[in-house]
Amino acid sequence: MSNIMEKLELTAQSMYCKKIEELTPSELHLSLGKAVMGEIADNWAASKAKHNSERRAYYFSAEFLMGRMMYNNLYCLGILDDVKKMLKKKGVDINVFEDIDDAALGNGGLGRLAACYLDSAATMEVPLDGYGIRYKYGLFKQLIKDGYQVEVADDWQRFDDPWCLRREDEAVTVSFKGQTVKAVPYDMAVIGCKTTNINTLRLWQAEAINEFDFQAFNNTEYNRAVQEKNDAENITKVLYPNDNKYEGKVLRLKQQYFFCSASLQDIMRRYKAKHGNDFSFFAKENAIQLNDTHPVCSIPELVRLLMNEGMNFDEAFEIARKTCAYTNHTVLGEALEKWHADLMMQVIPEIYHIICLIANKLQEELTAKGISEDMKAKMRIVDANTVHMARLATYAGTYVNGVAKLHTEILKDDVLKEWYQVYPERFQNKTNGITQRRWLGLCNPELAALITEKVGSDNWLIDLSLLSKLNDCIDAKTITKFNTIKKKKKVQLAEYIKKMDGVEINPDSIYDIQVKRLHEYKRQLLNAFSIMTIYFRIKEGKLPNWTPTTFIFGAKAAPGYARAKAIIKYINEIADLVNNDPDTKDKLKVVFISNYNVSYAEKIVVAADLSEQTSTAGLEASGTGNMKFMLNGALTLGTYDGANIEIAECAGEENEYIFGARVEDIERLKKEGYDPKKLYEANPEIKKVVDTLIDGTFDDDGAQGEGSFAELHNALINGTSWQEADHYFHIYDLPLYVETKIRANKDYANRKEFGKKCLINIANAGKFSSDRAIVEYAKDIWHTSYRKV
Ligand code: 9GP
Repeated sequence: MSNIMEKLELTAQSMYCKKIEELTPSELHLSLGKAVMGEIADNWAASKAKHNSERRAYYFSAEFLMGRMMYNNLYCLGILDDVKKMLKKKGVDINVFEDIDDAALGNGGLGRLAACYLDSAATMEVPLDGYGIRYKYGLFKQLIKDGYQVEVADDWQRFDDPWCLRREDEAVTVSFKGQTVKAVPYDMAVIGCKTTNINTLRLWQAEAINEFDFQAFNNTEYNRAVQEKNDAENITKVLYPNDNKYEGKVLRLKQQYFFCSASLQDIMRRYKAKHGNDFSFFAKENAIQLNDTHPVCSIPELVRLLMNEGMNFDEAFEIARKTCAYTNHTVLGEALEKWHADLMMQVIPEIYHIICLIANKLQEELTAKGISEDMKAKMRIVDANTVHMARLATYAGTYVNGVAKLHTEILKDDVLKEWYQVYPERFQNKTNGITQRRWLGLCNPELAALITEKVGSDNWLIDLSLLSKLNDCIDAKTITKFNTIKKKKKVQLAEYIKKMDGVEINPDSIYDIQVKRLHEYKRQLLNAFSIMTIYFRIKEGKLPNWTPTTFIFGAKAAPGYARAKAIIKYINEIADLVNNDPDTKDKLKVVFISNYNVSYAEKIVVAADLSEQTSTAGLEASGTGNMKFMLNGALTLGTYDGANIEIAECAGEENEYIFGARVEDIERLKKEGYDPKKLYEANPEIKKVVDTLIDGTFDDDGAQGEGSFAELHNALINGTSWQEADHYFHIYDLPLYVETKIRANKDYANRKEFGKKCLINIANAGKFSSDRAIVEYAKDIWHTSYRKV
């Protein structure tokens, strides 16, 4: 990498006729990116050739939330510091890249997990390449106006993108009923750390086969002249902004089929170049991981493509089944995809036909196994004009896995119960993970240096289990060093929040942070209620020893999710109240940061003291934010849910703040008949807090009891025609949550003891590396090679 600056100089000259120091930030970004791509070209080609010579795996995902690439790529190449110094010599601050947009081609957990897995596979030398969609507009940018969320389109490619190479020569066509489009691949290099291995993320962009209709143009039909172009480009125009909610729209189905078909054609092309028309090696050489149900039409599409090669249905199905495996990421009914059969027939009739063949095959197989009619009915892939994608994936794949221990148990006992009874050998657990390169090395160099000093080398970068060595050196001096680093990160975050959101916060206060997508099941509203409870208690003089606390929220709501948007407004109203009340303004501060994204997260997770993970037990499949916070020494204030349970297992429950109903409690409450209204009426403190939604304390635009806050109140206390009252058990969990929060606040005053807990968390975070997770996938599901560290 020694001549990277020379390459940069040449690139700057040839692209812009400028010297390095004359480039604008986006020009520098493009030039340096191109220079880096030139530098890694040989290693990339060698890795591709190696992958092609062995059994390999593909990660099919509609989302890859990659974040900002520049710093991460330089970091993984081990040249970040050198480049920083060399740029400085030219008078350029490397922080200019802070102005470059994130590649936000994902909504949240699932998309970020896909990005961490690519990163880990590259580092762990797993021959895994990603396939996805090159959305023109990624996840919307969020502005907060008058406390409300406002969405703005994310035009992330407007200054071009140096990390993707367009591969026009490998374009394929994809056909829908009445429409055929071109799928053009863009390849992104995924750079491993302490290895020469480089993997590939191939993203498909939809384009028209005929861009312009001159006939129509000559007839002055200008719209029709570009109609084919627009119709094609619309397919990959925008990422659907829903997290944990399925949207049964034609365009969404087109997106899914588009990238599945293009990716499979690509794999087939490569395969045929090796083996011609002999498909007997296909499943031996290729494994495809389906990231949630979004890519599940890959199964019938692979069957279709193989049948086009002359195979019969049964042979083709056997190959597809041996090739594919499915990861489930949610138990929420509204997120499990169920396509209307009519819609499928309208868009991809051939695929629908093959799904029906698969569905019939399943019923025959179940009959042969002697399964009862009742159970067979519950397992139907096509039922009442609806295609159940999770069922299709479970049947037509080798494995199905959940993403945390509890979640996998829930799949087995509940969501996919019948399937587990018939095919128990297919079920696996693969607890999620995060990459320590981005989420510690890059975002917290100060803590990384301390860890390197204590562990004796920086090998934790490729083997996070080495963190356990820290357990032996948690002494007073190390705790002080840790606390000093945390303080520095808190100061940095305060400066950043001031710059981005114009709010001043006190770095000496506790940072209690909840950042994630806004969803009722994640219960940001519970956090808001707890703050209001504490606010009233402080005003009544009931919390004399309260340590000042800054509550930081960051969350995007799906644009069509009215309740989530109401909760954002409610939090902002609380901020207005407590931040300006003379009785509380020095003790409580509430900040809703705008446009929470990967880059903001990098600054937030490092500065947190408390990590809020408050989902209703059983509903957060895993969570990965919880792991990022833990790795940076924040203590989890959370429920017995998802990976929180494993975090507490690893670090010891005494080193976290775990509270509230467990899955068993929720089940019991449901059976007994949970009555939130009774609890609310019996507890004046709860009533006072919940009633701030309707008693005029806050303003949701002068709606006076008729607006979105009143709707929230009604949903909690009375329920609606479609949902029972307090569906997510806020009122049940509120009292214990408040007490746990107050206990954490008290504990924080003992800085040594609290710091010790933080270090114990870091020392026991090794399990949560995505390197561990990806090697488990490689060993247990894909049966590919991997690096032995
Ligand atoms: O909600 C889950 C989250 O708990 C999990 O950590 C993440 C990655 O496995 O997936 C999320 N699910 C989705 O985004 C949609 O199913």
